[in-house]
Amino acid sequence: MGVVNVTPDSFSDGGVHLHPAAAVTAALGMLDAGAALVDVGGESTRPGSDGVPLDEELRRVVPVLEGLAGRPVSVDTAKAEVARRALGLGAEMVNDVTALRADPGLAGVAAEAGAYVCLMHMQGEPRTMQESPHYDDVVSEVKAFLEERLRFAVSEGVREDLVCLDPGIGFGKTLEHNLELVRRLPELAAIGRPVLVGFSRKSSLARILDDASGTVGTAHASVGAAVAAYERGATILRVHDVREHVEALAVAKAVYA
Ligand code: HH2
Repeated sequence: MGVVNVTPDSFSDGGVHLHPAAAVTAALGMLDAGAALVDVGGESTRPGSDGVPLDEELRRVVPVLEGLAGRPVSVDTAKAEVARRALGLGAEMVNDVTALRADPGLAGVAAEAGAYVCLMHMQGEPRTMQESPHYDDVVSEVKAFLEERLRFAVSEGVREDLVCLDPGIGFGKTLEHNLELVRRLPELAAIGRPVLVGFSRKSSLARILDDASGTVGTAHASVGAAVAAYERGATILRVHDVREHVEALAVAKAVYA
């Protein structure tokens, strides 16, 4: 899954794809490079960020979705109206970092459209989530959360076989929490749904490389995290540097073949 942030403020690619034509070109390049899906988002969820109003989020993503008609697209939104418009324009997945908690209408929109849904774990909210993340056992707490959100989605009419689950790397988590989640990913895969992991360019990668003030991890560091997640059962990797990941994952996959 290639990341296309149509935002001025995303932590690693903010402003790069703000013009619709640039975003569409970037997305097509990712698909050419081997992405199975591109994730188009109009709201940054980086630590400290505030939300964007509905009309601004629509203004950002609708022209990009129009330009990607007929391509495999997921929409990164927590808003029912953005999802409704995106699905109408051909998007096939709703990627909601709030796991259907923010907008009571979103589950119904996804269910009615028969869309794929990604449910992600987050502790707290983006504005404050990195202030003091705490868990007794991060993996069992994330697992219980994802199981509960999966039950909720199904109770709202979303088909269980269309749901994937995501531990939410960096969303209310320290470096050690993020590493533990990847290390014990098989426990999350045991829920029985595909697992999506988004470690790409996140600041924890810079921490590992002793860059204490770095807010963006490098592409090489991201590839390392993706391969580790793949080896532990991740099915979908959400990444910014598609070609690098496709090549690395092809090699990792060949080892298992
Ligand atoms: N991470 C980000 C955004 N959306 N969705 C899922 N399912 N999983 C993730 O890990 C995830 C996500 C944050 O990364 P990015 O899109 O690069 O930045 P921003 O939120 O600042 O736009």
